[in-house]
Amino acid sequence: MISRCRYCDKEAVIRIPYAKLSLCVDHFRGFIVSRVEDIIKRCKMVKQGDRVLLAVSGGKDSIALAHIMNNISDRIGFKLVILHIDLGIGEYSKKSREIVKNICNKLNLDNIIIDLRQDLGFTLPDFISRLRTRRICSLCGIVKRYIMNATAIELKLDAIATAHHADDILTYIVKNFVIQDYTYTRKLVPITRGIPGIAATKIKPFYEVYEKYIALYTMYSKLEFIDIECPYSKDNDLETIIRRFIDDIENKSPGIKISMLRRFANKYLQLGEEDITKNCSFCGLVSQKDICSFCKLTEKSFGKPLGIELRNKISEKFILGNSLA
Ligand code: Q46
Ligand code: ZN
Ligand code: ZN
Repeated sequence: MISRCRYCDKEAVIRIPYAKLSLCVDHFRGFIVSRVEDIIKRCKMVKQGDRVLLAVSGGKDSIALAHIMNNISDRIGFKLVILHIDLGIGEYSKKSREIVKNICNKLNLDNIIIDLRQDLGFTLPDFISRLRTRRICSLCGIVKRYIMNATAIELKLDAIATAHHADDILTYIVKNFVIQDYTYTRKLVPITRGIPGIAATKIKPFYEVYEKYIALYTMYSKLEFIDIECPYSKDNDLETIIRRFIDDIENKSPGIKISMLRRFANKYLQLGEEDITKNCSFCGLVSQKDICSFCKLTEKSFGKPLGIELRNKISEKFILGNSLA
């Protein structure tokens, strides 16, 4: 027997066990948008008049979030600005940049592109060959996080949004427990408040949205996203096992992912922020040590810390006719 949508006469295309809902395409898409809007309001992630920087790689998660945030920006009253970082990884970066440009044109979104080759004179592969490291993704993470923060600070934006979803976050939480490394555990909350002038507020609007529903949202909304993998990506066996384990529990007890995340977030949000007030002695942005990871990394690979250069480049781009002005 064909099951019907809970809210209209159309055929249901999906059953969401934890919400006990069968939904048609349109109401499913509306449901996902409402999940994002709900957490943004509940966790006071943005307020009317804010300008939010959304990092979009071109992958399905960030493309879907751009689409959804654009959808709700008028209702909440914030302005969305897209940031894309061109890492210079051959065809992968070329295609990603094209896709991000396309969605920005289609939705008429302000965007800023930081091109490592043009703006800093090196690409991620240059970095890798100089450092001869195998920890490529953690190096890439340092570069991307630094650029996001520096852009938000230079452009005086109110928050940085990233597309980490419930499955990503729970996997990191469990992984940190398994390997007994809690260094970054407290950052796995829906919002971390910034420090004026040196660290931007960071928000995760997909905190309670499951990866499989984001994939379906992208498909039903016919959104274009990058379909080739970054050549440096590789499977992390431990994370794959943890993801399967979490999915097994969810299948037996629908909604447990969300309740685990809510309990985790409540506990850590109550603990409050760690008192990190250090500034990098080279670039001035927030750092856990005297020199930030980005300045340390660039000094090691290129003989000089490039944080301040990058900050200047970003403000230059901003002044030189970016529509954000
Ligand atoms: S872009 Fe960078 Fe990813 Fe490529 S090098 Fe690794 S982290 S896999 S999301
Ligand atoms: Zn319906
Ligand atoms: Zn620095």
